Amino acid sequence: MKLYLLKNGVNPRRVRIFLAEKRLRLGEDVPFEEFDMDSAGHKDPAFRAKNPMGTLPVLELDDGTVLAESVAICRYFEEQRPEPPLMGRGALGSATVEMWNRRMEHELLLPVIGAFVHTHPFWVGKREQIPAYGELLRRQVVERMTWLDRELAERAFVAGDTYCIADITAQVALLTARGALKLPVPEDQVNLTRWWTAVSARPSARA
Ligand SMILES: N[C@@H](CCC(=O)N[C@@H](CS)C(=O)NCC(=O)O)C(=O)O
Repeated sequence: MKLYLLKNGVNPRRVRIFLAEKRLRLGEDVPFEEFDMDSAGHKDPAFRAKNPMGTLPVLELDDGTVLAESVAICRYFEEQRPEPPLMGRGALGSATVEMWNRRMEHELLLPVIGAFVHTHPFWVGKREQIPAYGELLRRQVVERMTWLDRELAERAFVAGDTYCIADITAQVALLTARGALKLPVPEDQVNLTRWWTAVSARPSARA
């Protein structure tokens, strides 16, 4: 197999953290190649033959099968290496993790990425930018942090008492919010701050 990643890519980072939590080492256990935005090898015809979207991460299996969605790649490794469970166990456990992971994607990660793409100088000339739309998404990110802070008053992690893929999605979203949008977790959001400190202290946070 081979895992294709993008340097500093938000979604590839989700898979990196997931693998680290599974104690799967990039290179040793999972061969990989990393593209970068400048040389843009992921836009070449050879790579587009694997994933016509030209996006990363992509996992290519030994028989040539390609998985080109972060969560699908995580699911593959979850089934291959069930411990520790990161996608829930049983009907209710899995459904709860799925609900929270989708919420973290739709309510937090996508607005963060959208605000980044539509407002940041890095994307000038690379993407069409609509700054007003970016500002709207930025306000949404601020609101969603407040929402998540209230949710985290009820439990240790996003979907329950244990760390899971929904935490990883929220973690990369808030890392990007802090770095690219200059929107760190507000100090007065004590529940979100407590969670942020806990997830950032995990060894996988450096993956
Ligand atoms: N839904 C996809 C999104 C993948 C995606 O948009 N990846 C970005 C990096 S975060 C990418 O490859 N961008 C490359 C580019 O736009 O050239 C997933 O999660 O796998």
